[in-house]
Amino acid sequence: MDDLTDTRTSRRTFLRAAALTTAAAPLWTSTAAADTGPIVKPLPTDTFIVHGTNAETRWEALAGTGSVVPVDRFFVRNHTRTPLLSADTWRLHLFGTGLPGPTELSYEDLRALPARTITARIECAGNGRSFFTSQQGQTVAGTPWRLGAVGVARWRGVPLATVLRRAGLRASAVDVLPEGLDPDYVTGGVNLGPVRRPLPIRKALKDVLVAYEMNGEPLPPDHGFPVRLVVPDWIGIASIKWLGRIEVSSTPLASPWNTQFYRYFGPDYPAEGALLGRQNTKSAFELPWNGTLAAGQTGALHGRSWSGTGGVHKVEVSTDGLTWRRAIPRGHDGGWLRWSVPWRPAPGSYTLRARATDVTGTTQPEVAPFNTQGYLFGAVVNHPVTVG
Ligand SMILES: Nc1nc2c(c(=O)[nH]1)N[C@H]1C(S)=C(S)[C@@H](COP(=O)(O)O)O[C@H]1N2
Ligand SMILES: [Mo]
Repeated sequence: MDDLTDTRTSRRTFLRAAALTTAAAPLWTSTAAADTGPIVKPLPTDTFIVHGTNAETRWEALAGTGSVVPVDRFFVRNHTRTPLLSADTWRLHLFGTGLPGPTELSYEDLRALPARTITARIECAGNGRSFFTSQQGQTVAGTPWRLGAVGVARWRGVPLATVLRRAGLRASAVDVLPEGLDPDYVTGGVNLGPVRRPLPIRKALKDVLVAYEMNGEPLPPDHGFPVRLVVPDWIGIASIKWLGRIEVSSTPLASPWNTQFYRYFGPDYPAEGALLGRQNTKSAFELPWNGTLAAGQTGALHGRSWSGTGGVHKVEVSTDGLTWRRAIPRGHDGGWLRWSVPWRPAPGSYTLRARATDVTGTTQPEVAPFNTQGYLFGAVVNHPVTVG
């Protein structure tokens, strides 16, 4: 249950908070910070679908945008709420058996290190989860995202490899455990502590960025200000926001986010589950879900396909449920392949389907393998539209 929206728990938490308020009437209930919701930025309903503490991007809001998703349209996945942190007092603490001793880094220290800018996609492992239910009739736990829990941005920061080496990284290190400064995650009455998930040192040294800018601006609060990780091609939980601590260890590390969540569980998996790492391959149309298009208005369908397996090789589109046409690339400028196909439909109801084949030759399947928490739905999505 990554994207956990356990309404029972939140109601319980709320009631507890309400009881406290009545008893002690703390002043903080009237501060500005307490007045903001779990997400700070505006969430206009034509751009986002809100799911509890999370907000997914409506795909029609990406029509006409380039490869990079503007911050005001980028999805937000919060386990609790966006904390309002100060760059002046922020420190990154590094410690553990994989280092000669503990060290810390200020925002200024970080900004003084050699920087790199990358274009990278962040996607929630639960993206597409609702289709396990709507297309496959299966019950899964977690936020019922359609396909909008994904975005591409330009990230600027310092390679994690540079930060770890500056801290004296030992050859014995096997795992790092980055940890967020957002409130502890409490679910089912259990406090699981700060959001954190181990990352193997191999990936940590490969292409992970300790990022402080998104699309040329300081990171917005909802996306990790002042500093977050960006872990290309891996499931979104790896890209820890509001980064505060990194344990570097010579022995393997664990957290609920790699033992309880973000694992495959179910009849097809061993009792202890199977670990998730990389993202899979998906495709989406830049169209409203179940929307109506004016006949004659559209001469083409636009969409995007992306893959955590190394890239997209080709995309095919079906508008009749029978035949597939090759989509025409509009740009493969980082993060995802944008494409189009000509389409001049007669009025009526249609099911649009797009399927990508990745660079390994694997095509999106008709059915996604079931797992109880509904991760990595990679099957072809049936997108309903009406042409009126
Ligand atoms: N500290 C912290 N980091 C976090 C999370 C969180 O709740 N707290 N959510 C994770 C998940 S599940 C995802 S999918 C991405 C989402 O990044 P975004 O909100 O910038 O789109 O952040 C990850 N990093
Ligand atoms: Mo996620």
